[in-house]
Amino acid sequence: MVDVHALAATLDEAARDVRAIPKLTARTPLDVATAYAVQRAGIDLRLRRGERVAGVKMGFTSRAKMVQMGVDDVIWGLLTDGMPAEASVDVSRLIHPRIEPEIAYLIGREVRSAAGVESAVAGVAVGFEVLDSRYTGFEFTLPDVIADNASAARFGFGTWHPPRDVSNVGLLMEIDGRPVQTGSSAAILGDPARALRAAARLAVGAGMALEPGWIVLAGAATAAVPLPKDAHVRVTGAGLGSVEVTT
Ligand code: OOG
Ligand code: MG
Repeated sequence: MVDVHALAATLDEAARDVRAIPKLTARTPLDVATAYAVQRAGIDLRLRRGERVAGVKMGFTSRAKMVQMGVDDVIWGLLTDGMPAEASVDVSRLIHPRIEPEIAYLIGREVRSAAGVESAVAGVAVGFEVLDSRYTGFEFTLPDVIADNASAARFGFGTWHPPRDVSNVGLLMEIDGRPVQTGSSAAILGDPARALRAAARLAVGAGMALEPGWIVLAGAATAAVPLPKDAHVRVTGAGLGSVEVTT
């Protein structure tokens, strides 16, 4: 029997100690269902420390990300109110952070069934996600990254816009004024709305509702890039404005 609580505690300590650990599957065979149980146990540790769930993140919804990480299945994780980046990210609290451009949805009313989730959307924005795999070398198998809450670490978003078609938003990510990634939101499952629907389906399937005020990150449209110290990052979405963060 796999001790999901012990594995969750190992990952939680790695994050808090800012110390990479060998991937769990090096010692413990994990299937996807057990990996999600470890993820959930890790979230429960955060909730016990007073954090609250703030939304859902989708992962590997673009080819660029699947190819970068060598993983070929869509995954999900949970965001908490301990993760927002505000205006800056203290990278000294992170192991080997990376940043990627995202499309963010704001949930306006409770979603208890995946059908019609789009009508519950109160806003769309350009966003970013700071990833920080708790594994050595940022290397993992699918169950490892699921157990590690899909590498979630920090996230942020720009001004909310009224719900609109975001199926082909040009995205630009700059670090210190230099373009480091460009892409289109169309890279996210052909339309980030598909990722939104998947998020609702997965959350409802796990016995949760999407709550008003929650954020859904649809997944990065491009590969992630290392997030250095003393950096200024700007992510711009055509027609959605931009969001900036410093380290
Ligand atoms: C896993 C998280 C993937 C995305 O947007 O595709 C993700 C990772 O790449 O470490 O957040
Ligand atoms: Mg992401």
